[in-house]
Amino acid sequence: MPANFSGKWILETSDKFEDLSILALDIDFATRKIAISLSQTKVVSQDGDKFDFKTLSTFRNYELAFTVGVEFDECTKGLDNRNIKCLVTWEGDKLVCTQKGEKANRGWKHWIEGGKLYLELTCENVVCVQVFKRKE
Ligand code: VL7
Repeated sequence: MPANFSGKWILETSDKFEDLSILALDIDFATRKIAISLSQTKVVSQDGDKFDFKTLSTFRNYELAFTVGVEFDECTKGLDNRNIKCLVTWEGDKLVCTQKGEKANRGWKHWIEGGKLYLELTCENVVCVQVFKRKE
């Protein structure tokens, strides 16, 4: 039985986020400095295999809706502004997204461990891990 990610989650720790932004995603200096200082909130709605992820901050918001097993096109508008082809699948209780496009080895994984929401963002040889705790 797949995990339930629904709810509001607030960013607690973010490892290698700047490496991901600069080394892998080519985000400019000024944007990157703002991005690393942000408090991010994930608002997740899950209905079976249908998901809506909102990543919220005081600087920019990003929304992504998808169905597990159904390929879709994503434009990472306001992030690195690239067009990618995505597929999200379950690997056990992990939600795994592969993002095909200009950048090699790109994707993310979400899972819940010890009551916390984990997000691993990968691009090329950089792996960034964010941990979120439930917001009351
Ligand atoms: C979303 C950012 C660095 C650009 C702005 C930072 C604004 C708030 O794709 C993501 O999440 C998935 C899984 O939860 C669902 O869409 C990650 C943030 C990644 C990477 C790029 C910095 C500019 C942050 C939106």
